Amino acid sequence: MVLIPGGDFLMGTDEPSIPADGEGPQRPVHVDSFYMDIHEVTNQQFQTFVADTGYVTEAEKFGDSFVFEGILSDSVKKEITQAVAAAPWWLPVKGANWKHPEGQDSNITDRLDHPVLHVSWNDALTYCSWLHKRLPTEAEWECACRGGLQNRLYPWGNKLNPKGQHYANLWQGDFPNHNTAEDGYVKTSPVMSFPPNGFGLYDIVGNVWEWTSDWWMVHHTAEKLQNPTGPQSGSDKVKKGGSYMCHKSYCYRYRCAARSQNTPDSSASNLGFRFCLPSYLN
Ligand SMILES: [Ca+2]
Ligand SMILES: [Ca+2]
Repeated sequence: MVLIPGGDFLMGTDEPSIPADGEGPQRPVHVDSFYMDIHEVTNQQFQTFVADTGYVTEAEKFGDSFVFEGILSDSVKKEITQAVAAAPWWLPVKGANWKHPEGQDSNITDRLDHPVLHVSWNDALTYCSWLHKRLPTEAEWECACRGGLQNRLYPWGNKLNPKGQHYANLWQGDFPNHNTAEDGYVKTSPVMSFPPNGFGLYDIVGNVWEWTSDWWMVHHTAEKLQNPTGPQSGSDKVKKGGSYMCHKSYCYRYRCAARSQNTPDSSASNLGFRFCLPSYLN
């Protein structure tokens, strides 16, 4: 883990690309120092947790989870008829879970250093408690994401690919039909495959979405807040950072100020988490 220095930072943006997501207004926020893990929780780490506790994830209990159509085998695809009307590339796949990310005919043997997938917010919370850690608040996550820079789109600056280099595992090409994988990866990448931000955090945008502890809302005060923890209740939890499926044309959410949401029992093939710890506990 690395120390994320506390202090004041500007959260959100006054130039929202997706206003409906509640990216604005830009607002001064204070967060206390805390430690954050430098990478997303990996399959290997989650495997250790399950071996120790016998934990069964929600996707395993439900018997299915959502997988991006573009990474499914033909035999799995053939068995599925149901899709999400607004996003037909998401398919509910029987037997998809953290051990079988693309359904029963897939496994994680060669992906132990990739981020764990198909973990719900509830699963992530249980993992964090087991480690005596916790999920970051949205404000902590965004402070960490910005890496000490102000008013920048991305953790490393305003240009997506400075000097032609890729700084995150995103989607290149035509979403959802053709992924050129110019950054080297069609699906998830091993954690720490791209350069870290100014705080030493890897894949803080891209690779997989990351759960935060906050409930979702889209109306924010412009007044200064101290260690905000979000609304008291809600129906969805905030996720940050975008994933390997994000492309500017469809999901321009690999910006520090961007955000999205899912219900706490949701799981998918592009959603994971990382943990943090208040600095006084380390
Ligand atoms: Ca990619
Ligand atoms: Ca990420």
